[in-house]
Amino acid sequence: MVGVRIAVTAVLVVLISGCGGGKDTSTPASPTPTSPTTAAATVTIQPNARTSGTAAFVPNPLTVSSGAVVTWSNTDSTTHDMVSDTGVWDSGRIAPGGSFNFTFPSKGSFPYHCSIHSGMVGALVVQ
Ligand SMILES: [Cu+2]
Repeated sequence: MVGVRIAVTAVLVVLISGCGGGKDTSTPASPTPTSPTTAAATVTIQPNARTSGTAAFVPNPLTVSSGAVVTWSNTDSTTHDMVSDTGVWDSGRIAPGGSFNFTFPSKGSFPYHCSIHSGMVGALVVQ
């Protein structure tokens, strides 16, 4: 009986340590979704944006799902802002290297512009 008990204990120890090892080497969670809309997205303000018109913002237009958080990242060497044409948001001035984010809770089309440089225009579509 003693011998059997030791054997069972040994098996349990192997199983428990085996589970622990399995967790350490588990594969990453879910793969990246390939749907056309996203829950979070970034718009990059391009270098020389003030003379780039609609190409100042990439992607433009950007399509996201409702509830998405959109971040604008200023990779230009000039300060810009992102102002909704319909008053939904106003980023204020975003310095070079800075960023701004806004959550879009409802569906619709949201044109915006840079109030500093009149040619810079973009659009967001929330589906
Ligand atoms: Cu600008």
